[in-house]
This record gives sequence, structure tokens and C-alpha cells, in this order.
Amino acid sequence: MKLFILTTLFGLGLPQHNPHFKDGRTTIVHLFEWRWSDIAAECERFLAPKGFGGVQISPPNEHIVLDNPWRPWWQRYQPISYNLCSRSGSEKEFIDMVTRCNNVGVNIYVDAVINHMCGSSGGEGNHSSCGSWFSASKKDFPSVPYSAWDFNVNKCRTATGNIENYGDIAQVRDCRLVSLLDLALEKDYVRAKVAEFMNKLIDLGVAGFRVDACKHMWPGDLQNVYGRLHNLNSTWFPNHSRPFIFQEVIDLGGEVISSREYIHLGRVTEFKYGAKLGKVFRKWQEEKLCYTRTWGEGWGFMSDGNAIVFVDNHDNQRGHGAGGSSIITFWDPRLYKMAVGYMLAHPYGVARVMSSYRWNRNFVNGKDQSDWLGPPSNINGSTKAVPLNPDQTCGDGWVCEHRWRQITNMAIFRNVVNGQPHTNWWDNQSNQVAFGRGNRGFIVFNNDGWDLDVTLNTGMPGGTYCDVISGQKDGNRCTGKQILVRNDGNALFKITYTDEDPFVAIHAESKL
Ligand SMILES: *[C@@H]1O[C@H](CO)[C@@H](O)[C@H](O)[C@H]1NC(C)=O
Ligand SMILES: *[C@@H]1O[C@H](CO)[C@@H](O)[C@H](O)[C@H]1NC(C)=O
Ligand SMILES: *[C@@H]1O[C@H](CO)[C@@H](O)[C@H](O)[C@H]1NC(C)=O
Ligand SMILES: *[C@@H]1O[C@H](CO)[C@@H](O)[C@H](O)[C@H]1NC(C)=O
Ligand SMILES: CC(=O)N[C@H]1CO[C@H](CO)[C@@H](O)[C@@H]1O
Repeated sequence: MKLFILTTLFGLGLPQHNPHFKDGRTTIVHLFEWRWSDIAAECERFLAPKGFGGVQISPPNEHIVLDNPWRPWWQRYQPISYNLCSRSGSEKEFIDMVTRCNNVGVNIYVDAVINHMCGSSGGEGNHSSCGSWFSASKKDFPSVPYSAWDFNVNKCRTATGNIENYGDIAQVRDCRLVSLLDLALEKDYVRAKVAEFMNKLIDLGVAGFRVDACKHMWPGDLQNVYGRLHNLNSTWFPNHSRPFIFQEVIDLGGEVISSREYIHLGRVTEFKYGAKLGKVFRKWQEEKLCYTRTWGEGWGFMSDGNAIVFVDNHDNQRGHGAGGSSIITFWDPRLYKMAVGYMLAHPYGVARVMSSYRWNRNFVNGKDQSDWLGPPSNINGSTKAVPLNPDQTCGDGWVCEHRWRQITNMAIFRNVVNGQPHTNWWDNQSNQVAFGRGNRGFIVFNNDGWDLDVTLNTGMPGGTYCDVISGQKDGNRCTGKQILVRNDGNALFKITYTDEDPFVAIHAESKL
């Protein structure tokens, strides 16, 4: 346990590994494809009061606009320039969002697409989110400007110019990822343009970056770019704060490129986390929840201080990226709430919660033919606002997992137990487990096909606590289950296997 705590401190000690959360907050939410004006409102009306630490936003720069398929979500992963106008809004709206979120202590992390520009067959013209002219065939992007010189052409050794063999490190980094025009990040000019874009965002007040497709860039090139970045804006962050960097590297083990190559530069996405947690909660391949006693490094994950963790992300929730069918998403709400609850209760990693939109799935031979569908949109292609229903859930196809009571309350749990060790483990050698976080919180799961009825040592002070899953504390009463912790710390837990949510969580601030 000592070692665990030391590595945590060490991780936060590395400058680009620190998310710079305010006021003991601990959780990032990815508001995938949300408009800037909706994010600004959400920071003020929900994220700050509920204690969320930050938002990962969709790429803010100018992107291609595609007609076939119609406005897919992935058009935002095809940059045309670094102008800040996108499907989510204008530069003015972006600045307003960053300012308003920062003013209520919620950080903004930008999804930075710096490996490539648009696809090689992206055509010529002004089919771009700000109407900037470009030519994919000539590799001409005058609004940056980039010209053919700025792309990897001669370096790539495949006949098609695309990555053909993922076992060949040079191909993966020097050739085109699914035909996207691959920037020559070894060039000083390209490094300078990318850093200029990122520095503009830093100066406006963002707290850091989720860097897209890092596996496809050489660590040395990234180190050079990151080295050019300004410190965070001291209006909102302590002097000399480095931007938080978390890098998308898909490494499920057995790949020629390892997440280890990137951990000295910033945190890295731990894709094994959601893939394994999905197997555990689905009970696939004889996995059991009791085996998660050693969850974290004990499961072969990278060290705690280097990891960003998530149950699902915008790629693998729709079958893209990594993790396969074990990934649990909002489409399986009962399992999803348990899995996200587990992640938020457990001390390993910096946690990110996904917030999605619904789309009409259409499976043919196990593959979703609609995995490209973009966010809820108007007929003219503009993204719809996120309306709130009277019960505070979201309408118009926005799922808003972060507003599900069980998930919101577990984000609060994570703040309340922040810094406390993983303690008082119990399991039934099957799928009933419980663990505490020092004397600040305790959680019990029943993912077996029979009832749980057991007295456990919670490690918490005696008193009556509100379960924050079936309800929460409301003044001097509980809206859901009540848990009586005796003065010796023991409490009786009963969770029937048919419960809507077969888990219970209590924490220091849910005490009556
Ligand atoms: C895009 O190009 C077309 C044809 O050249 C022109 O008519 C149109 O005004 C341009 N749109 C923008 C937004 O620049
Ligand atoms: C930091 O943000 C403030 C407030 O928006 C702004 O006035 C200032 O110019 C920014 N600092 C830098 C270095 O850009
Ligand atoms: C941060 O830096 C600014 C400008 O150099 C300086 O005026 C200010 O006193 C510093 N703040 C702290 C807390 O050191
Ligand atoms: C697109 O449609 C929406 C809703 O009808 C409207 O509010 C918006 O102004 C339109 N945008 C453009 C660029 O026409
Ligand atoms: C292996 C197994 O199922 N063990 C126990 C799981 O928990 C219940 C009570 O909570 C026991 O009755 C089982 O024997």
C-alpha cells in the first residue's frame, strides 16, 4: 500500500501528468460532440455544483465537412486548419466557454488532432467548418499554411502510402492512418505550427490536452512539440503550471508499440482497463469480480501515476478503436452504472466519464452499419442543443450519463475519498465484493445471481448513512436505502440480485 501511495504522489509530481483539478475534484467528463455554449452552461449549472474536475471537449479546430456519409462524427478528426471554428461553435463561443468554465473551477481539456490533416480523398474546395479552401490531392492547406512539403511522403515505405502492417513501427508512424494525410512532425516548421495552435488554446485558459493518435507519432517528435508549450494561464492556474497531457495510445498488450514509450511525456490512456472491467462485469472467460482485489498494476496495467482510465470512450462505445465487444456502454445501463461506479470508487488512475449521444444502431453480421452517425443534428447539419427535461435528464438524443444519479453521486464519492487508501476488502470468492477508502467511504457490489446478506467491516465511524446509489442524502433523510454503521464499524448489507442497481455506496458526506 505504501508503494501505491508513493507512485500516486510521484505521478502527480511529474509536471505534465497533473490535471490541475481545483478544490479536491477528481473526475473528467467527456462531453462528446457538445456545442461550446451548452458546455459553458453545463459547467455553471451542473458540473461545478456536482464537483466534476474538468471536461474533455471535441476537437475545436476547423475540420472537413462531409456529405457521404452525412456529417459523421469522425469528420472532426480530419483537420483543415487551426482556426477555432467547428461543429461545436465559433472562436467567440469557445473563449466564452473556457472563461465561464474556469470561473467556476471546471477545467477544459482539448482533444488535439496533430498527427494528420484530412483524408487523402478529401477533395478540393471549401467543404470545411469555416469555409476555408483546401486541396487534399495537392496537400495544400493555406489557412495554416501547410503545403506538400509538410507531409510524410518519401518517409513512408508502403506502396499505397497507408499503414499496411501494424507490426512495422516505422509504417505505423510514417504512413497514413486510414489514408489521413500524415504530417511530418520531424520538421521544425510543422512542430512550430502545431505548438502555435496549442499555445493559443493554453493562453485562452485550457488546462491541457487529450492528444489523438499518439501511437502514430514518434515520442521524440511529441517531446519536441510539448517542450514548446507555454505554462498554463496564471489567471486561473498556479504560476509555472505545465499543461496536462494525456495521450491516446491503444495498447492492449502484445503490440510492437507500447504505452511505456509515452509515459515520460504525460499520462496515457489505459485501454486494458475498460476491456478487462467489461469482461469482469459480463463474467466472460470465467472472470469474476473477486479477482479485482488486485485491480490496477496487479492486472498488468501501467503504473497508477501514468494512467487515464475509462469504462468506454467515443471510439470503442461504437466498435471503433480497441477493446472489442467486452466494452460496456450506456446501451447496457445496469452493468454500465456498476462498472462506472467501480471505477470511480477505486483509487487507480485519473478517471474519465463518458457522456454520449444515442444513435440508431443497425447491426449486420455483428457490425453496426451506423457507427459513423454524428450527433443529434438539425436538417441543415448543425448540431442540436442539449435540452433538459423536468427531471434534469437530457433530451433530443443526448444520453448525459454524467447526469445519471448513480454516476453523478459516484463522482462525488471519488472526491470525498480522494487520497484515501483501498481498504477493508471483502469478497465471497465470486461476484460479490466490497471495499473501503480509509474511513471516508465504502462500496458493496452484488453481481452474482443470488442475494447478498452480510455484515461487513466498513472502517467508517458509527452512524446512519444514505446509500448514494438508490438515492442520496436530502437534508436529514435518505431518499433511498439507509445503512446503519455500528460503533465498531460493522454494518449489515442486503442487496437482492434483482435490484435495479445491485450495489450500495456510502461516504462521509452521506452521513445523516
Ligand atoms: C465556397 O466556394 C464556393 C464556390 O467557389 C463559393 O460560392 C462559396 O461562397 C464558398 N463558401 C464559403 C463559405 O467561402
Ligand atoms: C490569460 O487569460 C486572461 C483572461 O482571459 C487574459 O487576459 C490574458 O491575456 C491571458 N494570458 C495570456 C498569457 O495569454
Ligand atoms: C505569478 O507571476 C506573476 C507574473 O510574473 C506575478 O506577478 C505573481 O506575483 C506570481 N504569483 C505568485 C503566486 O507567485
Ligand atoms: C440550421 O438550423 C438551425 C435550426 O433550424 C438554425 O437555428 C440554424 O441557424 C441553422 N444554421 C444555418 C447555418 O443555417
Ligand atoms: C462461492 C460463493 O458463492 N460464495 C458465497 C457468495 O456469497 C454468498 C453470501 O453473500 C454465500 O452464500 C456464497 O456461499
